[in-house]
Amino acid sequence: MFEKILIANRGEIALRIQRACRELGIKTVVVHSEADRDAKYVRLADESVCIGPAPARDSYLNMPAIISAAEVTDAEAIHPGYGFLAENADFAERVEKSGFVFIGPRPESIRLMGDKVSAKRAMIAAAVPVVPGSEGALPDDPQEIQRIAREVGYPVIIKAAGGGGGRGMRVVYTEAALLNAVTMTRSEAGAAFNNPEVYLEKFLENPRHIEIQVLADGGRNAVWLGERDCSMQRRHQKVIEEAPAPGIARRLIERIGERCAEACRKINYRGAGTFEFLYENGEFFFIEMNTRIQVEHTVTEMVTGIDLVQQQILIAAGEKFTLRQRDVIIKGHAIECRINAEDAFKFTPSPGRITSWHAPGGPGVRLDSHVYSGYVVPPNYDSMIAKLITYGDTRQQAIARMEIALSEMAVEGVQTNIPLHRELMQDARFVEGGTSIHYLEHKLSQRP
Ligand code: MV4
Repeated sequence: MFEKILIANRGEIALRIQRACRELGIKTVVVHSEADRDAKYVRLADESVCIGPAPARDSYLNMPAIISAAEVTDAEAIHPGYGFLAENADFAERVEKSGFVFIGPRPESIRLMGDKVSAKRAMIAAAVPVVPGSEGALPDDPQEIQRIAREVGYPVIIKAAGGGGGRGMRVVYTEAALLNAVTMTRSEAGAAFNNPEVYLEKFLENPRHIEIQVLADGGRNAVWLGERDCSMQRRHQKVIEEAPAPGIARRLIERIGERCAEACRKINYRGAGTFEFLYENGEFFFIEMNTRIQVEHTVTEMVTGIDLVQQQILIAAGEKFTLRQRDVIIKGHAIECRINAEDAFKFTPSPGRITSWHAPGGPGVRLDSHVYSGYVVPPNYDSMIAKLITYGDTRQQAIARMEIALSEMAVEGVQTNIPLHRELMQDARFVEGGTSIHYLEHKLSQRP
C-alpha cells in the first residue's frame, strides 16, 4: 500500500480523499493555490505545497507544479479528484512517466472516452446500447450528411467528438437547418477542443439522465454498483442526485449494469468510472463515459456501503481487488443536494466570508464539506460549498430526512441555494419521482 498520496484538487473532494487516506493509514500531501492557503483541509493534511496563484490555470491545472510537489514531498501516487486534471490523459501520462501512480484509469482509457466518437464505437463493440446516429464522425459530403440525418430521423443533435457534459452541441429540427448547424458546431469544436470532428444522434426529447457506477481492476474483475438518477439539473449543472433511480424495473437496470461491467472487462478498464445513459420510454441509450470519481459518488456509497475513494486507492496500489458482484447489495435510498454559494433565485455566484455555519445532523445525514464559520469562499472556482446527503430505508424517508436537514442548516454571509432545495423537497413531481432532464428548468421558468 502507498505510504503517501498527493491530492491534486481542492474543496470538499480534497477533504473527502484525505479522509479515505486517513482510514487506510496513508499520509497526505495537499497542493493548493494562494486562494486556498487558509483552508482547513490544507492544515489537516500531513504536508501542503502552494503551487501558484488563484486562477486554476496557474495552480490546479499547472501540471509541472503538481508533479514537482509530488517529487519534493516523496509522494508515491496522485489522486486528481474531479474536474481540473482528472480526465486529462496527458496529465495521467506525465504522472506515470515521472514515476508516480495516477489514481485513475490508464491514459489510453481516458483518451478513448475523452473522444466521444471513439467512446461510442467502443460501446457498440461491447454491446452497450447507444443512441441511434451516425457511424462515427460525420463525413464532409453535404448530401451524405443529409442522408444520415434523414435515415436517423429528425430531430437530430450534432455533437462535438471533443465535447461532452453539454459543451459543443446543437439540436436540429429540419433539413433546412442541418448543414449550417454542422458547419457551426464544427468550427466551434475546432476552436474549443482543437478537434473539429462532429457526430450526429437522434435527439431524445424528454429523457432522464441515469448513470451506472463501475469499479474495475484493469483485468477480468469489473463490478457495477447500481445506478444514479441525475436528471435534476440546470444548464448542465446537476442540482440533486439520487440512488436508486425511482420507478425503473430492476431487471432492466441489471441488464444494463452487466453490459457496463462487461464493457470494462473488454477494454481492461481500471478504477472507478461512470457510464452515462439517457433513459426514455423504458430504454437505455449510452451517451458518454466519465473516467473519474464523480461529485455524486456519495449516493452510491450510501446505498452500497462501499467506500468508492478507498476502492480507487486500493485498485491503483495494485492490491488484490476482491469485490465481487454478489457483494454489491443495494439497500435503501440516498439523495444528494448540492449546496452552492449562489443566489437561490438568480443563480449568480455569491462568494465571500461565511460568517456563520450550522451543520445539520441526525440519523441518515451526511455532510461532505470543507466549509466552516469564518471560511472565505473564493470567487475563482465553482460555487459548490457542500454536499448534503440523506439516507433512508425508503425514498420517502430520505426526502423527509433531507427536508429536516435543510431546515436545520443555517448559513450566513453568503447566499445559498438551500431555499431552492427546500422548495424541491416539497415539489409534488419530485416527490412522485422520475422527472426528466428538463423538469427543473421548466419549473424555474414558471416561478413568479
Ligand atoms: C442528448 C440529449 C438528447 N438526445 N443526446 C447534454 C450533456 C451531454 N452529456 C449530453 N447531453 C444531452 N445529449 C441526445 N441524443 C440531451 C442532452 C441533454 C442533457 C443530458 C443529460 C443531462 C442534462 C441534459 C440537459 C440538456 C440536454
